[in-house]
Amino acid sequence: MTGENLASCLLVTVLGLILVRLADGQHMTDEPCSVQILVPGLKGEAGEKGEKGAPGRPGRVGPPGDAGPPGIKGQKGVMGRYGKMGPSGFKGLKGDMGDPGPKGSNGDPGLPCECAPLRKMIGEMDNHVAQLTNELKFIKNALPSPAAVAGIKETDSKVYLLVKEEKRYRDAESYCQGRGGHLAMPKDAAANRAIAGYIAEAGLSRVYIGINDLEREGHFVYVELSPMTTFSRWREGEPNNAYEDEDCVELVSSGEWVDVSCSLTMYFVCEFDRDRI
Ligand SMILES: [Ca+2]
Ligand SMILES: [Ca+2]
Repeated sequence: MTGENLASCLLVTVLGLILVRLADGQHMTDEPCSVQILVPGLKGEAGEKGEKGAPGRPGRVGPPGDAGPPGIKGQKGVMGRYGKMGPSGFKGLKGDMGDPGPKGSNGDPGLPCECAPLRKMIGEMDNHVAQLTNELKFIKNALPSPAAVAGIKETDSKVYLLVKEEKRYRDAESYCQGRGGHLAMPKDAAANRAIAGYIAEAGLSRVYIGINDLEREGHFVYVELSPMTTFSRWREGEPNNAYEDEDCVELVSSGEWVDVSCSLTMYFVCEFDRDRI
């Protein structure tokens, strides 16, 4: 019997059994396959006892036991170290005044006072203060309209006021006299250089100065009517008394002098003696 035949035979047998059950005992006449049914035999005798097996895995942790009875109280421990310093407390009330202490002994005699130099210094300072006060008074008087003043300049002996108000020569001189001075009179090269520097620095190009030949043509004098010194700084070709109408003098920023008409209006420089301020 081949494998295919056996499979067909088993299939037919199973179907046949099902049909037998369904047909309730109907007899089958045609049987193409022989069937063998296997039945289990009787139980054999018990075998020999085997060897002891390996130990099993540990069991689970059991529940906690009940607390035991309380033990005996231990002895008191040694005192610990001091703790950290605490925060400051509130300020307390002021206490009562104490009794006066005993009188102290007399001190050592002092050194003799070096007063003379100090008195001299104080005297000099007083003089300085007086001088400054006067200068301040002068400045206040000399500056009725501060915007018109281009600056105040000082040398060791003079104070110069640069006035940016266009005036004719005589009016300019009156302005200066009204404040205790004159139009500037450069009597030496240093003063001339200083005045020229001041007007250049103030952005002015020409100013009246206190020199003229109003009294006698060609004979120049200072506006305070003192005779001219040997110093002069005429520009080349000046004074030329142009149009026979130039009796006043201007100083240009280069420091040179030019005779001009006294009716011109221009800025000017007043000068004041420091001693008289
Ligand atoms: Ca002249
Ligand atoms: Ca001239």
